[in-house]
Amino acid sequence: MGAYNALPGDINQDGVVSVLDMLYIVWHIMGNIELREAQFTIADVNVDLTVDI
Ligand SMILES: [Ca+2]
Repeated sequence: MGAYNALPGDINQDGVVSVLDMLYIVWHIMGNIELREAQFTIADVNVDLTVDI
């Protein structure tokens, strides 16, 4: 497998940053889902080690 060049914010890694990716962040904050480490890294767009909007 080649390395996936993740788009910042493209949490579900479908190649586009959309409202769906934002929903993943909201769900994460609400505790509905647990982001995997890779997803967390992508979601942490401003690299402050927290995932927020
Ligand atoms: Ca996406």
